[in-house]
Amino acid sequence: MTHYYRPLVQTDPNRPTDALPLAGGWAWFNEVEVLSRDSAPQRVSARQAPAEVLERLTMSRPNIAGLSMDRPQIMGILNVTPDSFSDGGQHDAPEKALLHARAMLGQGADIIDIGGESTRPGAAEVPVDEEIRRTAPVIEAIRGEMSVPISIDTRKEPVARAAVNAGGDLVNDVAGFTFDPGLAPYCATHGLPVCVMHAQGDPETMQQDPRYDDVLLDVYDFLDERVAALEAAGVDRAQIMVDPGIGFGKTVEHNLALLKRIALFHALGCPILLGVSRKKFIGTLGNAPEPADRAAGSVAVALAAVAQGVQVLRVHDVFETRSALNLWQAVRG
Ligand code: HH2
Repeated sequence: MTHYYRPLVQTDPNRPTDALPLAGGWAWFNEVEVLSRDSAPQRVSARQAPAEVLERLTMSRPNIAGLSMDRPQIMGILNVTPDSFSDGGQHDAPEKALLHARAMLGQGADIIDIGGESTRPGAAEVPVDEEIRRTAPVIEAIRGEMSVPISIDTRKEPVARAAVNAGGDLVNDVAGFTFDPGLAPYCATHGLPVCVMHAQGDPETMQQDPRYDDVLLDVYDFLDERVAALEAAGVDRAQIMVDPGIGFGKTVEHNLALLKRIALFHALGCPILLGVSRKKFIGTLGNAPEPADRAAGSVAVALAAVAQGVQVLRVHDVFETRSALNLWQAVRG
């Protein structure tokens, strides 16, 4: 029977002397919850977990694209698309995109994620040439003026190549490197850091009745397998971030099950990136039908994730997230 180990994360700055550091960062633990597909969760002392699991849970994560993983980092979203679910059409001209990148940097973004293909539920695939036409000039313009790390949100190797040639630093693939077999080898050859995300199905159909045996463990197994595949392709494990893919082939209940136990993913030994910003479940539970009204709900979930040791928050509302993080950190002492 396979066991999975979720650290029971604490963030009180008064750490007991025997506490184990979580991923070398701001949180700690001394108990774990043991999960399996066949039996009820069990809470035990962390010392009862296998040594290799403890090693992955506790070890410091190396920097990614120059960003330290021992404090929370904000990834500002820049969608240069006409049809993204919350900001479609707002930044699709290069001058507007540059203005928005500048604004997010001023508000405290640590990295900018640029996407030229909406992956909202129901979205159709964008041809490669068009995706490059949307993203590469914007990356070049930002790189010409700012030293901020830039991530390209794409499933396709030619788009990643054009982005990196224009000054991009990291590849964020919502298809978990399963869409274009050329993307992982390209990242390996160029020593690029990556984010591997879980999705069930393609954006066009993913919200039509998604099903799992056990959403948490199924997503964990998928990411475990994808991290191994990336390593086999030559990507350094230390340069891989993992993301459970909130809203990608998931119901509200699936999203909540993943968020409640998100600390499980630390057992993969990689930093966790989380994208909940303005997503539909925030509107549903937060009584905010309009995406622009979902900042407060998004920030609430982001802080809950940081309290579980999540290292990178992918957000639209950089100002609100930075402000909330500053206060969360200040009152913890
Ligand atoms: N979500 C979206 C896009 N890219 N990347 C990662 N790693 N994680 C996410 O959760 C994620 C992502 C969807 O949000 P958005 O970019 O705002 O919308 P759209 O796909 O409509 O452009």
